[in-house]
Amino acid sequence: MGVLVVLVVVFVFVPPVGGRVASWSRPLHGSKEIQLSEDEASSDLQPAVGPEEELWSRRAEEVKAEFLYAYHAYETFAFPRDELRPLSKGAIDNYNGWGVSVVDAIDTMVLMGLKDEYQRAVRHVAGIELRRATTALPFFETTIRYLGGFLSAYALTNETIFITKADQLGQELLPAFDTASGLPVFSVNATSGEQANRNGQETVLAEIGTCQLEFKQLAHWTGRAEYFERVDKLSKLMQNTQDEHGGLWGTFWDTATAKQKNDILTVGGTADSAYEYIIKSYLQGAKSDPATRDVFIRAVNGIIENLLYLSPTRHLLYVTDIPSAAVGRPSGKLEHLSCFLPGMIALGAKYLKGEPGFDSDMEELWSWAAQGLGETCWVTYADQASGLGPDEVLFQLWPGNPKDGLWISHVRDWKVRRDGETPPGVKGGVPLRGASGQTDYAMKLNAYQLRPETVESLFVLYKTTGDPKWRDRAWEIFEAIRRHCKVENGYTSVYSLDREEPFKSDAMPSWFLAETLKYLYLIALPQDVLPLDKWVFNTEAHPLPVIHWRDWERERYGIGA
Ligand code: DMJ
Repeated sequence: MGVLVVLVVVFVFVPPVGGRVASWSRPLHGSKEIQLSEDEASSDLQPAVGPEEELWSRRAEEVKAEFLYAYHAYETFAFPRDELRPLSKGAIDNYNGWGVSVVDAIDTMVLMGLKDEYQRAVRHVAGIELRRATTALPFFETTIRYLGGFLSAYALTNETIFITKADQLGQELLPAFDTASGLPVFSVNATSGEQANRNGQETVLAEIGTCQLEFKQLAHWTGRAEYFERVDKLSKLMQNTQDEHGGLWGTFWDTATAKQKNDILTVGGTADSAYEYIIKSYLQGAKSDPATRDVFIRAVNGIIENLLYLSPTRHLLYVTDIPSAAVGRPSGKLEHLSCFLPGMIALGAKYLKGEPGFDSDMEELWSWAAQGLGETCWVTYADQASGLGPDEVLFQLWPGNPKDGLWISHVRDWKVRRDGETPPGVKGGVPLRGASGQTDYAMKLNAYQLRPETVESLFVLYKTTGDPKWRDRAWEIFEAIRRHCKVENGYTSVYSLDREEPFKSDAMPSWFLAETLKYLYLIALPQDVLPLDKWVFNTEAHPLPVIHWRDWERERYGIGA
């Protein structure tokens, strides 16, 4: 077979979607055939068959219809500003005012085959003026939303404008790394290069660890070594400091000295995607850098040893924080933001299988952890009368010594007892569905902000295990979102989730279009259009293709050395 394969057959079986992601974008350039490189082509493309898959095809169409509803409301009331305020029919500029909802949503439009919306979006992107003297660009948010959005749009469509904009933006963001340590600052002025920081010299772990995918992709496509070198330095720094807290890192860092400023251990806000990007960097680089794999294995084992707890009555498995590693006492808080974790561990369990340092016992333990954590993230939705999951809950701690709730200790005890097929916490709890009863947690932030993390994990769990329960649960969540968050002019965040009818706030964050609806669509789609061994999703759900580094790149960057 040659370098290119023609996948016209997919078009025939999946007309609403166009099969492979590139399949409808190529005709935009006048091509009649669908051509993908062998690397891009999925080995498991199958036509949709049977009533079950017909049902899921229809469901995918329903998700698409809601995307259109939400996006058209944004276009009507908020374009070209950043985000829609659906109740007040207004707009808000939270992210540079370049129309973040457009850029964040482009790849979702491509995947859904929405040509008209896409054409309008490209026109908007072409007109974005990236150099704005008065704007301080927040490094993390600009990277994950705009840079990630441009890069994935380029990956899916080959439109030159996207890589041009990505490169321009990369140049604007580079001054963020100009610190004594090389750690990026919180924000940088696009024109003057002037930096702003948190509390003088602080940056957070998520800012340090959430730029590797985007800047490495940019280095590969532009040939500019500086993109690679700036972010690779950060990965090496994380690698060299992994001993300080048992495989984990503190949340605040000093940009002058590159020292950790605290020993707060968490995978929630301020840390989350720094962990997520380790395995994704390894997969993005086609597994060419074993050191990154080893860092990830240590990090997940550190999470399992320190942060996973069982609730006292229902034995729900959850991930929480240690406000001080020196003290070691868990807080009991579970954040919605942390619900990316089951997907991250499931991804590792699947794609590290058989690799050095990852034996079958570890694979089993990680699979249990991923399953139990996924169950809990889901049950915090299924417990509520609204069917929507809270932004933060506070679990009751284990009676007596809170550390007795540490999941890994219960797993070790279970291995001696062997009562039941799996250790406590893995099977999950029975959902209360609005009935009163023992939850084991209190609401801390009783709001659903259209966030993606739980459906993201359900998507990865479904793709990596094939268990249909994850897909069914994603559909339940979609229905709850449609029931409670849909308003006259778009979709909105809601609060008081334990009510049959939650109250509405006035916000439609761009991640709803970029992530939540994309994952809900992809999990319903009968075809695996973005197989997880060929694509990695950045933390804003922008898919980037696996990179096969060229010889000169390996040599120049020391990849795998
Ligand atoms: C998104 O912007 C990204 O997923 C980020 O990593 C975390 N927060 C939001 C969604 O909740």
